Amino acid sequence: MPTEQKKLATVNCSSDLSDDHLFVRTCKREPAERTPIWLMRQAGRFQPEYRAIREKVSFLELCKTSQLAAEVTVMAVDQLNVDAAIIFADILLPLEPLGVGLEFVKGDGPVINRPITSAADVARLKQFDVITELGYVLQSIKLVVQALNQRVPLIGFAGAPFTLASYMIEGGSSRNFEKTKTFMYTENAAWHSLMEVLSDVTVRYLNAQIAAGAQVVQLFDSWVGCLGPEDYRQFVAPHMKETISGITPGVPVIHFGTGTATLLQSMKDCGGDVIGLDWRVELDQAWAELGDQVAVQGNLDPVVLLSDTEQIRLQTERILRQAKGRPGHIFNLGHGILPSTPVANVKYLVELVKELSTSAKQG
Ligand code: 1CP
Repeated sequence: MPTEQKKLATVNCSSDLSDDHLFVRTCKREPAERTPIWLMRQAGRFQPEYRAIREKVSFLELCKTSQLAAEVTVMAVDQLNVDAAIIFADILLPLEPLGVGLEFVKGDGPVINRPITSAADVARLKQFDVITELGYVLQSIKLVVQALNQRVPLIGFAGAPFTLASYMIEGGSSRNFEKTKTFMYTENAAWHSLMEVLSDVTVRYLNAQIAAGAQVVQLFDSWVGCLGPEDYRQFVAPHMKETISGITPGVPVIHFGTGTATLLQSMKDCGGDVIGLDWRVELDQAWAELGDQVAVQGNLDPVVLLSDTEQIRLQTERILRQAKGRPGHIFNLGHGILPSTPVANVKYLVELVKELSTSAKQG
């Protein structure tokens, strides 16, 4: 048998391999025939079809109309040929039933109408049932699972407690997180109780998404990189441990953040089968630091997709070279696709990763 076929035969026959899809196997660090790829914000404003839908419905209406949200989710998979779908929703949706008021204002991003400013505000947060209040996301998941018919797995997701707390305290997006950190430093007990509330909601919400059919979940701690390592350990880590340990066993968890070069070890200690890396770290160095008991996802700079195919190729080759085809690398951007990204470049990247990683395995 030629060497390539022998290698594939070993991969296919190995008894400890599950029959999961390529992407799920890679999350579990099982050997795979090539590197899987999906892209954060693979459904969004860079697509003309998405923009056309958004001319007719607001962003929140789109999330709440399960049929449309499911269509947008599947459209990204069909158009881009990626190895996983991610449910079309937003990390901020649970803030509405918590009672702080959520709006997406054109051009300005999210607005929280009644931001948290005191311990009393934390105490007033509403307890709610995720199945009733966020049932529209669960319904979108069911529709997507049906439509995909096992073609690719579906990723469910939620915001991590710190990142959600930052929106609730700042009242929207932020640059320096001044209000969030001041609250954290001066209102110790209220901070921890807010993080507990958010951790509890997140666990129930993710487990409901899994029950509805999500095969992998990603926790977005997008802004946690604004903290120093000691503050992370003190104010965030206990709650991340609690959150991740509450997720249904056996379902891979992707633990993602940006600007986290100095936090990676602590993030790994909190849990997650896969650690998300952004472009500010070298993938090989970060993975060496994390050790081989964890998979990694990343880490192309989204801005590279605004350049040309030559630059995309060079940077993709570098990332794949650094990963060395070891089991447990999921190709992704270091953060979401930017709205000004040409669709053709995204398609080029997906095909390139498939082609380069396949030939590397066979070579
Ligand atoms: O059409 C529009 O104008 C809305 C733009 C948009 C989209 C397409 C928002 C508003 N959210 C989304 C979808 C979304 N959000 C997904 C869909 C699935 C996919 O990846 O294809 C996901 C996973 C998210 C998650 C999300 N929302 C995060 C975490 C990821 C990240 O980018 O760090 C965050 C921080 C948000 C908040 C949010 N949602 C939308 C905006 C404008 C913002 C604010 C971002 C900021 O504070 O800068």
